[in-house]
Amino acid sequence: MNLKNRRVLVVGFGVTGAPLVDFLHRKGAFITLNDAKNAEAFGETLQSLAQIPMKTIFGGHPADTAVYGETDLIIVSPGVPLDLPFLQSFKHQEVPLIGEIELAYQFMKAPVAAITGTNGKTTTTALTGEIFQLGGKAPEVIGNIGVPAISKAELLSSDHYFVMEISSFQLETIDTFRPAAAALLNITPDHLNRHGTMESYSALKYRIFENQGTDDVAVINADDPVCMAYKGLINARIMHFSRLNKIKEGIFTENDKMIMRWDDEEKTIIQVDQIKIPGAHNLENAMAAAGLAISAGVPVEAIQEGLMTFKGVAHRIEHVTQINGVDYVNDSKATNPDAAIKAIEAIEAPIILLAGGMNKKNDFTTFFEAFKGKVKHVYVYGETAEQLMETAHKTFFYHIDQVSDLEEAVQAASSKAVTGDTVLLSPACASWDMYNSFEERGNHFKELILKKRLSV
Ligand code: UMA
Repeated sequence: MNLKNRRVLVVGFGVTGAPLVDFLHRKGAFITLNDAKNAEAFGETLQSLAQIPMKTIFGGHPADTAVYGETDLIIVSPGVPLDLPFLQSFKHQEVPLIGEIELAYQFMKAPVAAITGTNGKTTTTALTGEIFQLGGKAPEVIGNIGVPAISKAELLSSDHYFVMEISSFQLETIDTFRPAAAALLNITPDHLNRHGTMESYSALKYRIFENQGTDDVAVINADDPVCMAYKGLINARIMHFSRLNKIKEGIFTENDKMIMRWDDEEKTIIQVDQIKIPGAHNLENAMAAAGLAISAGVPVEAIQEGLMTFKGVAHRIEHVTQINGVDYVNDSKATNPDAAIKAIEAIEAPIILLAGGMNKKNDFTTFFEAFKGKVKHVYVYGETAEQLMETAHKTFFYHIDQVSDLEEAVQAASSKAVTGDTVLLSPACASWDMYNSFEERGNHFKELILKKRLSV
């Protein structure tokens, strides 16, 4: 894509927007930058980009498109919903709109291994990155994991790999994005406040395969019926993975071994109990990462080593510390009910759970049903606290209290916990009602716990 002298409107000036502005400037574009927040929110970032001439519109998204000036291309950050009135008006004027992932892709020389799904994306992406590294691919690990693709797009030559975590938000604004290998981990309800229905959310997830051809590989969870429902739409060669059944072409488990069948070969990858990250959901993540690695020609020995050594990612069932025989676990990354269920399933000990946060219009019935006697008590807070209380009572779970915030929840949980218990922050909700990100929420939890340890 030639950006020289193109008039580009950048919408969103967060983690993605800042390197995007820098990139566009280097390519000779004329930039207009727009963000709903006021300029004061961007003091330092604006200072660091002070040498870049650009028009800025802060403090809202004016509906009148004339305010933005002549525009040839719009590039939106993933968190910006596409139904904003000014974006709709630009659409009627047929001004092209893409996301940062699409732009970055158009400048990449190295092939892409992409990962999407409702849960497990970040763990699988980090694990895939480790395995590709061990397999000599010297990858860049980018995307929704927190490293904007545009900041690394031009770094790699064709003998490396980009390993990319891709969210539904990012898939909404792709055009030609074509990963050489793409994994779909699972699809359960999430982000329905933005995507409306499960159908449109699932269809977006499937866009990861949209531009693939017969030389590409689609790695798909055969145990997830929603993932399997759209199978007919795929052009790529399909590699299924399954914890539950033998697979003709793909990866499966048998007699506690993870086995691959691919290119007329059958090989044991690893003994399942040698995989370091715990839980059934992580076995699925491990199979997906192995599948992507196989498709990229990474040797089985590197896959095995990666699975044996990878410790997991921060904020995802992360053990913080033990105080007086009570374990504290940070699972702030669980931003929907299904992710929190996976944490509850993965932890053996009796659990005291901290949950709540922003309302994404999720239903929490299955969340309470998954407790199965394991969760002793729940403390809820935030925008969803009342909904959580109501759903708990409807599902006949009464060991639940509403508190004002995470600090009070930690206080109450640690008073209640006895030796052998686990205090688990697995909120089942986004953080955005009280924090800027799930990382900030998880770090706050860890700070509260470590302060507690100092005072013991
Ligand atoms: N903004 C507006 N108008 C809006 C919404 C947002 O102007 O209507 C502005 C905000 O004021 C803010 C900026 O947009 O200044 C933020 O942009 P953003 O929300 O797209 O977030 P970034 O900081 O650019 O981070 C994004 C991803 N965030 C989201 O998709 C919400 C990060 O994923 C990602 O790591 C980063 O790009 C780099 O690729 C985070 C996430 O929560 C981890 N993702 C969701 C998830 O995993 O469930 C999808």
